[in-house]
Amino acid sequence: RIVAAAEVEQSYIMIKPDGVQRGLVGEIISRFEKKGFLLKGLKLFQCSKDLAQEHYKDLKDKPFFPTLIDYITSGPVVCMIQIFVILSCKAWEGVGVVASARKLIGATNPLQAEPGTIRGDLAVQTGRNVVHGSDSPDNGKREIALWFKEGELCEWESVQTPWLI
Ligand code: RTP
Repeated sequence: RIVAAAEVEQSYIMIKPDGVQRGLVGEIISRFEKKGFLLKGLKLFQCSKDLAQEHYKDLKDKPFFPTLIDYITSGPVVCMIQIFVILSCKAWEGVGVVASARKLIGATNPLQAEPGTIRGDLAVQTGRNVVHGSDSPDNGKREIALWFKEGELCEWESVQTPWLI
């Protein structure tokens, strides 16, 4: 029942070093599992400064950029690819994993993030906001190519899929 790859939107989700250090890995992965997204890649990874700088290159002129790079490289992160099968049914058109994951994650500043979101429930500080999610389908593709090698991705079908869609 999984549709052709071209119809599948993908988001790069990353549990930041504070999420790993605080023992929130299971809790955060669980939020995406419960939503019904399909996990297509998963690894614990210590990233280099070069990779962190490339990932956040759009923010390189921001005053907080050096602090952000120090934060992201301060310990291992958990890299994930979450996908959602887009249905041909009209009701679901335009509803993709990228925007939906951003809603689950909540606002950048955890004090402004709604309760019920990951940042709203689990974090207090913008500079320690526990998780990252791609902000557009194009950036999802870019980030997945940056953080994962081809052999690290799994093609599989969840037995839950027929009950979700
Ligand atoms: P992310 O890319 O990590 O998912 O976060 P985002 O889209 O919600 O926020 P963005 O504006 O892209 O910022 C990326 C990350 O930089 C840190 N930040 N610090 N000190 C500050 O004012 C500040 N602003 C942003 C946060 O860790 C934010 O998630």
